[in-house]
Amino acid sequence: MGSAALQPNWQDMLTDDVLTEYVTNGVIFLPQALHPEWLMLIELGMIRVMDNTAQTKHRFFQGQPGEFIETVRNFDVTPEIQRLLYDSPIADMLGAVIGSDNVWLYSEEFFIKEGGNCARTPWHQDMPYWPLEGSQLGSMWITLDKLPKAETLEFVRGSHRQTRYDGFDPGAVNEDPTRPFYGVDMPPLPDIEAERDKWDIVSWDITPGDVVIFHPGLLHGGGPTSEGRRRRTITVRCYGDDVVYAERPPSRPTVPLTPGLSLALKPGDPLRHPYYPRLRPLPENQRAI
Ligand SMILES: O=C(O)CCC(=O)C(=O)O
Repeated sequence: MGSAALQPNWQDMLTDDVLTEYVTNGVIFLPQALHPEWLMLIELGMIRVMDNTAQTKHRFFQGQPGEFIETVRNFDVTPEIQRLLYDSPIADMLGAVIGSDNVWLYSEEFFIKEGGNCARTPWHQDMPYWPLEGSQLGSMWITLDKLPKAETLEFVRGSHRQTRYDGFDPGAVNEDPTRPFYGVDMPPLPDIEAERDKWDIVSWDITPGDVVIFHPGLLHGGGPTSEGRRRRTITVRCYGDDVVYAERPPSRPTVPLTPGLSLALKPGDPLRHPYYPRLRPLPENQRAI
């Protein structure tokens, strides 16, 4: 039997109930939705990115025992990530969940917690860091390692429909994981970790092949890792037709950096720019000939 016969049938997983759950809760868990071949491609891409000294590696909790690595927008220089995003069903799944036949890549981002005892990724929403607004938004969180739910990505159910908080300042996580990123226009993040029982927190045990799709307006935070645990993940962030360019406070750059974007687009323009490649329909130059 060829490996094609083993391809998970993700279409059957996206029932009306599951799609409604995404709208209501802002997050869905899809068990065994990705074939191991795609996980292999992610691992090869991650190895290339880690070896690529030209790609910036951000170190959260730098120099502390809990240090871990984050690196964003590796698509342009990483053939494995390009093949993954053009050829795998990831963009199809995200398109189906957000209800858009056209799917653009906003960015992809690795979070690499190696060696055990890595710190939490602080609670935050992604939207404040992104220069866009709209409703057709979805991110897929994929991990290469088997993880208990306390060490995966955690979410506050339904929070994408509530307050939009400021981001946290990645450079200040050692002192205060809620310190505002922009410091204007948005309320500071609450200290969710200090009062976990006040929030409707959800997460899942993960076996490689499982994926979580979440709305970037949802409050989420990454669990710490226990002794000896590896946790190598990629998040793929996509959007659909109704997403438009929006300004963020000029006090800080957005994530990832997109110099020139604000000169090319005005607020309210459809978010179309070479920074954001279209994944679906598959561009002509990515088709087999
Ligand atoms: O995996 C993590 O710990 C953090 C992931 C995250 O914050 C994201 O994908 O937006």
